[in-house]
Amino acid sequence: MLGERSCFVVLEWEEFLDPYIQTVGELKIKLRGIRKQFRKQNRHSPIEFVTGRVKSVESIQEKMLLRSIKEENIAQDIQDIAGLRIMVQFVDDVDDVLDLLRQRHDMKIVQERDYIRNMKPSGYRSYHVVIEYPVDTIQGQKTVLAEIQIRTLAMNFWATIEHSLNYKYKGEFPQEIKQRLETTAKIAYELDEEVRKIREDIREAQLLFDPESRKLNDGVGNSDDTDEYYR
Ligand code: 0O2
Ligand code: 0O2
Repeated sequence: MLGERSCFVVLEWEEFLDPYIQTVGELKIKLRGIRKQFRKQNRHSPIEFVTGRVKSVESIQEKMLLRSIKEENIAQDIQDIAGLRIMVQFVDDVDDVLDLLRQRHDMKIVQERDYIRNMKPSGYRSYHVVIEYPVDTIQGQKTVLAEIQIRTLAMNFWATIEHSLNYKYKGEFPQEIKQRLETTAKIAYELDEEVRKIREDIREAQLLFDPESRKLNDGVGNSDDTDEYYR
């Protein structure tokens, strides 16, 4: 009996998460498509690479407990069940990505959180955008919320490290780790500032020696999804 009940619950979650899975899949393709278009035109792409994930059921349940969110309010109150991350090379690219997102007709920005100008006390920096995104399912159209985090490679490196340490120490960092995280956050910020000063040179060099652009010139592999971006 218990087995039947938990099986039913699992199926309910699956059904609930399906549109989010579809959303992440569609948005990954669309956002990577933007990069592809820039590359085809031999222009600097403000998007370096894109990742995405659907929040796990455990993670959703944890957030529900932590914030006393009722089941019927999950879709509205947990905005990052569908989560996309856009990594950019230069801080200025963040604004270009934002412009691109704002002019799209297939999504509507409903919230923005600028943790780049307003760094979190942890040292975390990133620009968060919450969108409404309509997905077409066999039951009709369903609009879901998705969170897009936009950050530079340096911000991403720091956030990844901090996230791992947070997992290990559950937010209670030993003093030394805390200090080193502060130092690394400062270094990540300085790295972004330094490359900002020579970004035009870097962009030019990358366009000159970009094997992808050369390949496009001889018309090879343009439509293959597997080579949509380079490190
Ligand atoms: P995941 O999937 O592990 O990344 P919240 O932080 O969720 O309580 P809010 O206002 O709902 O607050 O969302 P916010 O702060 O705009 O965005 C939350 C997400 O931003 C987090 O997701 C992280 O991905 C990221 N983030 C926010 N603060 C930090 C931080 O100090 N360090 C790191 N590494 N990432 C941060 P989750 O929920 O942690 O999920
Ligand atoms: P490749 O050619 O291996 O790089 P999917 O993206 O759907 O194929 P998945 O598992 O959902 O697969 O990937 P996710 O988590 O959305 O994104 C991971 C992708 O981000 C992988 O690309 C990684 O290579 C890429 N990635 C992660 N970190 C970096 C990084 O620091 N720099 C760059 N340029 N890419 C990174 P793929 O798709 O597996 O392709």
